[in-house]
Amino acid sequence: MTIFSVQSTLFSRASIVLLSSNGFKRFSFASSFSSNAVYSSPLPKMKKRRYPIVSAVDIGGVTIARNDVVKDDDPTNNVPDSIFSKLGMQLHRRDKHPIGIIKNAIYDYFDSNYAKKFEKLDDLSPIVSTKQNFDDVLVPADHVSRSLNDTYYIDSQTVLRCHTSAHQAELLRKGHSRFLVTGDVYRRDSIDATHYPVFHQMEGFCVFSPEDWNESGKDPTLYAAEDLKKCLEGLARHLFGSVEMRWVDTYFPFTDPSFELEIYFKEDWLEVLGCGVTEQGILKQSGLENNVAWAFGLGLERLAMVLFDIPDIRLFWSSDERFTSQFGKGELGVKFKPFSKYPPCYKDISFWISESFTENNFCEVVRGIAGDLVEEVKLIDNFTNKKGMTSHCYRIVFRSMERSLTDEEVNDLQSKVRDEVKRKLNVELR
Ligand code: FA5
Ligand code: MG
Repeated sequence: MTIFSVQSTLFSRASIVLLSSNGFKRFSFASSFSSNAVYSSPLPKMKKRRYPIVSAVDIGGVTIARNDVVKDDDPTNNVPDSIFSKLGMQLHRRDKHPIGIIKNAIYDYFDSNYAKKFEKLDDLSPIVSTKQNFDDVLVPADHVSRSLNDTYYIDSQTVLRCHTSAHQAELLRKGHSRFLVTGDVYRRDSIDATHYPVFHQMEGFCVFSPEDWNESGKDPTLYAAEDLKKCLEGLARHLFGSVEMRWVDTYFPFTDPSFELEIYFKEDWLEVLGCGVTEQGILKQSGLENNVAWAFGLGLERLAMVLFDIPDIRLFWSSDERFTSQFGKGELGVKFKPFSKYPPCYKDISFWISESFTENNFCEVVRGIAGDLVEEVKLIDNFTNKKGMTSHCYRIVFRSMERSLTDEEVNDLQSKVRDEVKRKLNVELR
């Protein structure tokens, strides 16, 4: 869970933050808070309903079969078909798609400011080992991001990368020292206009040698931190011209100090990237103990939302011509014109939760049934009765980006959500 969503949602969500805090800045819980549910309870497999089952996808010329990724009988596998079907999409490699356009614009910034010294990689497979995704970047063994609640596991050793930082260590080991890695990343997460279970990141990494900082007379960490901020502020100006932004101190296991950049967008602060000065332990793995480095991870959807004025993250996945035709290769000045705003439809669902209940599991059930017709899932009421039973009430906002939904259709979706929630989540509907 990002700073942005914590700030912009109901205070009652705070109770949930402990269970579903996606993102890397959050340190592992104090043990009194740690919930077995997050780590050990077998999570239900969410079978997808609305999506046709895709039997294979192509990732940069390599064919991946559904059975290699979606394993119905493996309890450590939690990849639904809806996620598998996104694996071959590669929006970041489409020059006329907003994600591809923003990637190219960032490339231009680095090419012109750093004389093409940054290598660019955008075809690394999103299927990585837990070692790459976590261990190599010093994510502690009990960090929340490792849980089945937050990450899509193919098996106990293999995940869909949840950040492009998964490639830092292997690239350093291969001798790369300045690089940009772009790719699709996967996270079980909450549902709203700025969160989606698949999104795109660009990782930037830059190693410095003593001759770089010696001349400045500065402490190497300070030197790197200042260079990093200057680089990213320059990038923001390159993309947006003048825009209101602020730095926020944060925590990541792989950097120290660590920062996030937020941009003022639609009357709120939107977190667009995380970054920091790389932990020495990571450099040491590649014999770079006499160096310092900075790293960043950009959220490309978030940047593209600001740049093109795109109000809802689901739109990036739309194949509706009224969306796709608005963007062209290299066109940065475009502002998205909403083709129509169709009415939302609100449905509430209340239930007594069980020990193992998590909001991410609930959201996955809703997405499995409603797909991109769900706009937001919000906890609107939360109380514990005298017997110690806790009730949650969620408001589900259904809205299509492309058409008006009928009452009948929404009622049908809601009734399926109720059935599935009862069947899969071990809760008692109220
Ligand atoms: C990371 O993923 C770190 N790996 C970033 C990093 C790299 C830090 C290198 C330091 C050094 P975080 O979980 O905050 O951090 O995600 C980075 C960015 O991805 C966020 O700032 C946000 O822009 C975007 N993001 C995160 N979750 C989502 C989501 N569910 N949907 C869309 N964008 C998201
Ligand atoms: Mg973050």
